[in-house]
Amino acid sequence: MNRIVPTLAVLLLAAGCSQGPGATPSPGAGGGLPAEVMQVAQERGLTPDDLVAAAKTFMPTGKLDPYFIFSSGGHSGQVHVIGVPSMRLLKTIAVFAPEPWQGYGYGGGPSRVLKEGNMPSGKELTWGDTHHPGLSETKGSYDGKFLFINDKANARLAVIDLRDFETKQIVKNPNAISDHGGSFVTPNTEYVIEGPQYATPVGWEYADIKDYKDKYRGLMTFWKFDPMKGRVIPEESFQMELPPYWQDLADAGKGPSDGLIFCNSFNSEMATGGIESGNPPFEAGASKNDTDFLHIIDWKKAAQVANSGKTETVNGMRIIKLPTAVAESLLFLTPEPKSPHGVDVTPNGEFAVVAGKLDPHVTIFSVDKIRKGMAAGSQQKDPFGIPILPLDSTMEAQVELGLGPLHTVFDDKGYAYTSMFLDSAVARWTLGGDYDKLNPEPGWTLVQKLPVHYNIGHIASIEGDTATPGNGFVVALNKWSTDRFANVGPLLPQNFQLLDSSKPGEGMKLLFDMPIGFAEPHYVQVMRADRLKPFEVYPQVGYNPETNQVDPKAVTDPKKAGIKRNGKTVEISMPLIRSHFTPEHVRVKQGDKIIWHLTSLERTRDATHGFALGGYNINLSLEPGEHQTVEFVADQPGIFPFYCTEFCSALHLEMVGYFFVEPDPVANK
Ligand code: K7E
Ligand code: CUA
Repeated sequence: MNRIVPTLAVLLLAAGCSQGPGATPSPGAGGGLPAEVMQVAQERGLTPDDLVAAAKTFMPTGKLDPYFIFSSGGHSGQVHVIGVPSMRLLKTIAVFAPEPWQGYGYGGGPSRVLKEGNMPSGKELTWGDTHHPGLSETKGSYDGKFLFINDKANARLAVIDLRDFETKQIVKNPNAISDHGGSFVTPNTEYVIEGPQYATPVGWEYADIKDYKDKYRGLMTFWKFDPMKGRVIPEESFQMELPPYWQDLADAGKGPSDGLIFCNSFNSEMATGGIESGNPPFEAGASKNDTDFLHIIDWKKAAQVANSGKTETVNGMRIIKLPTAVAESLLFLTPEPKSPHGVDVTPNGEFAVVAGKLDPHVTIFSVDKIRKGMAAGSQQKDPFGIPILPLDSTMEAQVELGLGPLHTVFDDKGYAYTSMFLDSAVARWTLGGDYDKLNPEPGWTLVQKLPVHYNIGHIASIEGDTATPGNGFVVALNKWSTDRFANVGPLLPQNFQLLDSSKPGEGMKLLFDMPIGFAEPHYVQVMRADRLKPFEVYPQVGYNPETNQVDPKAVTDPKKAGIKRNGKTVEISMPLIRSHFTPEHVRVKQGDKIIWHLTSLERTRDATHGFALGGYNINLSLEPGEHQTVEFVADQPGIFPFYCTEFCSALHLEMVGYFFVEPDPVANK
């Protein structure tokens, strides 16, 4: 055991030096490490690799992570923000589900955002199945301004503003109930794309499954985004009908492929299931053919076609019908190995990498060849008349990686990283074409497979799906953790594993396991932290995060605090500051309509107050400078203390008031 000590010392020092100036632990006498390090390593049975991994990921207090993971929260409906390399959870952003800490869904402004996402019928939705976070981009690189995320279960899209990390808008897709290939953005965030998944009749029409081929359709939505307003503009958005092939993931082109969208599908068989009636189950029916179809969509041309009026409006949304898409040459198909999952465009925009769940290869398509095929057209058509470009005319290369390749990300050194679901591994391979010169290995070659634990789904690298990826880290998003963490019962966390990919010659190394004790995060994006400029406190007192302006009802002057009655409506103007609400006695009558304006006068960072009104399900978070308005009917008589939920000062417990609801003798008879 003692023989490892010199190796440990050398390795740990090397690791310490790579952490930058000032971070190197001072070596003990003779250039060795403090004896305590050796002792701890021996007591805990740590290997030299373990110590290096610890040195690469440990974040001393007060030091900040250089990267942020923006993670889908799966069917928790939320988004999680995690630091890299420390893998510390920094925040959960409430999106599709109520979240008490942020006062999301409990009466204040954010409740209205949540309600925007209800079904067109008015049916309330209080969860979502988030799959793919999409950071806003300028020229194909993250710009740190907005984050979008889709809800697969209900076909919705949310807009999060990265100045305050709050959800500002939820749009319900008016014509579809299922989505998946989104959200992702075009290179300058002109559009946020919400691609379909399970085909249904367009716009809530009812049609039996025996009419599948005629009536069921995929629907790709192009949500127009206004970066100044920070909102999606539904009236300027449009949709395009797609054949009912169950479109899966999609990605926007960039550089030479700018203007195109690539989208997989996995049910070109148009299987309709019905195992209970003796039909092949979906899993068999949808896997019969050797190939499915990669869809190539010319979105720039589609936008022109939509704006020239060649659309049908259904439920207020313009739709380019399938025959129009074909007639206007907006849509092409090319075969891809059966049952693919991910399609990912290389940073230079020259290739699209498709990984088929049931094929051991990744298939690389050439954008140049696809463009030539689109220009030449094809005599081969699918049953809907969509031209099919033959595979041998669009494919550039195939690389055999192993079992169950799913998703691919990239770095700045010409490497691609593909998740191998069935192999439980990350495959590193080299890109060809212009990338060939970047690394020592020849292009299109598998160079390493690193086992991960277990059943990896998505994978992420530093800005690895943009035009300007970084390098150094890869995150494996493992669906199963099985034996990696202490037993917490039969529902197990997932496992994010951080890999060191900084030294190609030495291969990738496993650094850290992070248990994810919330629903399955499908995808994450990793962004440089210095791209973000979030507020430290809201820029002005009375700021309404819903409108990004000072609210006209904000009570910025404490002298204007008070209660006004107008018939049966009672309006309360209440500023708050450590550690009191003004006024502290609010007297109303049963049945009164209450409009309660709350403004935080705080200007100190982290001086957050809460507002809890028990019995009325009202709960707000008021960050420094924030204003919110709550409206409700005082339908329950009684005495209700309202209090601050954040331990804001030594006299926080005294930050309280009484809400007196005088019983209505008539109503209570
Ligand atoms: Cu789970 Cu991108 Cu929805 Cu793959 S998806 S794993
Ligand atoms: Cu304000 Cu506690």
